[in-house]
Amino acid sequence: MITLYGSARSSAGRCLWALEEAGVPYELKNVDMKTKEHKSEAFLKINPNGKVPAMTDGSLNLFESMAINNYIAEKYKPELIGTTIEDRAISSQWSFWASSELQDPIIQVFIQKVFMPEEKRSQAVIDENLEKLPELFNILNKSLEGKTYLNGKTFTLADLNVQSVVSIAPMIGFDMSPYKNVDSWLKAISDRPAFQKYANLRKG
Ligand SMILES: N[C@@H](CCC(=O)N[C@@H](CS)C(=O)NCC(=O)O)C(=O)O
Repeated sequence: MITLYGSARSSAGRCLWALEEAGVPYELKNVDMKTKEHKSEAFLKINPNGKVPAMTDGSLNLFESMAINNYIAEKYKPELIGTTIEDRAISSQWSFWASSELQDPIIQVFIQKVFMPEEKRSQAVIDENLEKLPELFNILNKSLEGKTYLNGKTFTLADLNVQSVVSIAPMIGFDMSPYKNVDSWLKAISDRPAFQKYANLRKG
């Protein structure tokens, strides 16, 4: 049985969503950040980085949310990565893009706006990172031209992993209205029963 460590509102959320898409039974264990449970000896044995998510499945311990998602799909629902080698490559491409290009500027702004006490907040960090977003959103928007999903055919981890980062943008006040294809894509994704289950878990 899979155990996923973390909460729906953390980076573990995207793994929870992948588990729902795969339809695999799992146990969700909250890790109490307030008591620093994520830095405890017991948790560090599962994830030496002291971060959520982490996952166990039998004898396997795994960290990194997108690697966890790949594992879930590979083992329990391979078509979630794609049915052809080309589609699988597209899934990897967008997942890497989400984590290496899009996530950092969005998270930098999120940290400043949501976690940083006002007196320590850096407007320079906010501005510098917000400036990077229009180009990235234009790339995504153009790539979605005439498509429901990123590979042009079916919903895959490409959509799931990219959406899990894009969904943070409204929380930092980024204006998404110029990106019409992104908006249609978000609507198509939000109709998915697995997404709705995950979204409800996020609401708490
Ligand atoms: N690249 C990691 C990032 C994980 C991450 O940063 N998790 C945050 C919560 S969203 C965390 O556990 N932070 C605690 C800390 O850094 O001490 C992944 O995608 O799994």
